[in-house]
Amino acid sequence: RRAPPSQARRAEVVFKLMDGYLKNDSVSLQKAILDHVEFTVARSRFSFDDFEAYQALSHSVRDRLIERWHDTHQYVKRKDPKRVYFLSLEFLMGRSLSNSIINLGIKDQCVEALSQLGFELEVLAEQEGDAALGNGGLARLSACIMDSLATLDFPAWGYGLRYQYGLFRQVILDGFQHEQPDYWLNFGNPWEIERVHISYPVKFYGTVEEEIVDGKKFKIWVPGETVEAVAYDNPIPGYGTRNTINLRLWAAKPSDQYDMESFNTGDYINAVINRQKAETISSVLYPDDRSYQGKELRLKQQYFFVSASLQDIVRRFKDLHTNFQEFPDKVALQLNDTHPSLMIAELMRVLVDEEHLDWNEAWGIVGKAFSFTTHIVVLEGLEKIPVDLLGSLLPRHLQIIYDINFLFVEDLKKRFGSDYDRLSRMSIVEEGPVKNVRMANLSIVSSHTVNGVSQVHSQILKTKVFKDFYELWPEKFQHKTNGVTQRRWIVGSNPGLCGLITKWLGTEAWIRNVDLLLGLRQHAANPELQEEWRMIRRVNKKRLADYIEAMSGVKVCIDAMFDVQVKRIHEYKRQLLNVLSIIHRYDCIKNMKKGDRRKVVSRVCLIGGKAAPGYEIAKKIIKLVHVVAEKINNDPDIGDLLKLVFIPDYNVSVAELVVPGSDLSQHISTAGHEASGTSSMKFLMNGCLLLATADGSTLEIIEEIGEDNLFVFGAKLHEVPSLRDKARDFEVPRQFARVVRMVREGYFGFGDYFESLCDSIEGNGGDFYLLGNDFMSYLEAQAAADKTFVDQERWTQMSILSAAGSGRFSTDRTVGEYAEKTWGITPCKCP
Ligand code: HBZ
Repeated sequence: RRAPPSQARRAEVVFKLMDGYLKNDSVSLQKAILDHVEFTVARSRFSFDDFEAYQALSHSVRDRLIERWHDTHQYVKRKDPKRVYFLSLEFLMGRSLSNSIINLGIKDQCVEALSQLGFELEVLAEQEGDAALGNGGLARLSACIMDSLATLDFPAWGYGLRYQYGLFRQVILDGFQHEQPDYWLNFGNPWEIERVHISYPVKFYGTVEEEIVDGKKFKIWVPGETVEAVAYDNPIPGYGTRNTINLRLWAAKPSDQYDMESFNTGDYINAVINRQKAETISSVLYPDDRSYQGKELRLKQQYFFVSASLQDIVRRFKDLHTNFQEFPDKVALQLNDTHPSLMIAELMRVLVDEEHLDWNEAWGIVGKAFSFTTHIVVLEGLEKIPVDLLGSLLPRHLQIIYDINFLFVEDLKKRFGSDYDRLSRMSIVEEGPVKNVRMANLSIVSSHTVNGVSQVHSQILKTKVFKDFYELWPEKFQHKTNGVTQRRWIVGSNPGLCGLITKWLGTEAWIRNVDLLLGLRQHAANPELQEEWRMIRRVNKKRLADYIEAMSGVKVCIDAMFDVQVKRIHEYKRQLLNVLSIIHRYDCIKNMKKGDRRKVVSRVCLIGGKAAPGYEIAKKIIKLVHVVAEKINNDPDIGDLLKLVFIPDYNVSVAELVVPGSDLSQHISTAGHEASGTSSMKFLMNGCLLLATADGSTLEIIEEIGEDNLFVFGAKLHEVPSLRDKARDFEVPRQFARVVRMVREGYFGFGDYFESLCDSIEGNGGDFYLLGNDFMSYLEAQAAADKTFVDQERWTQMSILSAAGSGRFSTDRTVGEYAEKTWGITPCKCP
């Protein structure tokens, strides 16, 4: 198309003025920083502090991101390839400054530009708060996937919600967790671009009516309430490429159509206040990562997200296409768990009610567009929406889901006859005193592909959780082992190790092609590398030790083994098993003769993680860590032999400090309970040894680095059911009984308070997560770790082999597999 004359004239002016792209040399960056100090931050160029310098630098980086982001959009739009839309209600992005600088390849220039102005990049990076728009593994996975999508040049978009309050801040008072709001936008967010002109109405409530068009009957939804969804775009730069993709987050704003009636009643003030309520939809992230409570606000969030994203996707499709049959050739819709699964019903509604396609045509399109990943292992964890709630908020969607289910069940009957048990298990609608929509069933029925997040998880899906569906559609089931991005977890958070790896591999290419890390294997026993490896690990430990002291007042010795368990607090993750073994260690040291204590390997045990606000047992575990720490750390008999510290408010940026500084990290879930686990992959990449059960992705880590290079213990997956059956007759080891008794009887204080916690592993309910069962084998694995730690050569070799074998656990591999086997997309590299 020819541009209208005015635009052509404008282009002439632009080209005359423009001197190519923004320059990335240190002088240009310095000028950019000073300009932003003066004009964006509105402080004097001659006087500004660390925070203002952070703001100015961030804006300078943002400008460069925006250029690439524009170019990527233009290019991809011109090429019009099939795109993937990654739909997730949660993204744990953490900080952006360092990551952006690294991916743009301008770190050295920034360091130089800042140093002449008297600032340090590392210090400025610390000024940034985390974007914590998610709970745990699922949300951090989304963030790593975005990094890999951009780096591998895939035509991809992320969609999510722009919560005003991210995951709560964990504050510890007297050893108890308290939750405080995370109003992360307080000081502005330079990493987002507000797109006031990109907004869509999202509707709720109302009724369904019929209309006749050209003699045909159509259902129409007459909604009762409208809220506006406004786009906030977050550029995600790839590494070593110009491609910069978009993460679009939606914020809720009052709509002009919102409840105009109430303004007519004369109560102006209340009408304004009511109008404002629209914003609550995107105001806060639900902090629970295990149970669904059927809350209306949560359902509203889900639909708000789904409706806005789909309107945007359909608009982009219609810009270039008129025939919806082409939709699945241009659009892959990836459901990150069931949280966005209402999009299935929404796409049906758009195609049938608005675009007037017939049902079968629409259903064919839906079935080719969606793919579904589940992150859950147990049936009880699956999301259900009460039919009453859904029917009142989204009456037309409920009808559509009923229709999908009716046709599905009719098909099943043809196949399975009157096997009613099977039919009722597979039905999308769960009958019972409270009728529910089973979101996983809806997602499986409507998607072309279903996958778990590790090999064993996918196996469990096929043989247990979704067995019936697997029997019906074996070809739908895939597996995609999770990963993490080496750009954040080595290059960003462990620059020392990054340099060392590059030196020994003789190339930086591993940052984009992580399989090259395997090249370290041949050097694993080389004393020179070992020495340098240890040096770098020591520097990282020192940094972590300083942090520990600053935040807890506990001085720790960096010669000790740093033994770490950081993740959300859950019974199945068994932080309690860890604490009990620490008590056992303490008890053993106390009962040793003084001379024998010399043989003890010193440990600094670090535990960190948030408990869901309503999860009482998890909160008690946090308190237990504190009381045990209090006793041990102040016992003069113990000194440096053992320290226990709780790391408060564990989040992405704390992980960036903890991971590189750990010697041993624990991933000790009861076998069959962790779908994958991804923090283990970060530790592995950083050369930290794992102490782990044969669960989730650990099984694949064992396969990759060999059983000799980590410490594995505990019941195997196939043993768990029979161990549970026999739990009542199981005679717990006396060491286990003793440490539990110490807790129960108040050796650390608060005996009564811990009673229910102790009951959960000893009481009549049985020890569901098999702590007693695994205790002795856990202690043996711990002893093996001690023994190896004394042999620093062996330890370092294992550490190098861990990092060398971590390539398979990069999201680059994960994303490549999704692209090829699930989404059917290919790279679209912006020149
Ligand atoms: O997803 C985790 C799994 O527990 C972990 O094994 C896996 O590695 C990871 C990535 O696949 N699941 C979650 O993190 N789940 C949630 O955070 C969650 C959040 C909101 C919910 C339910 C679950 O409503």
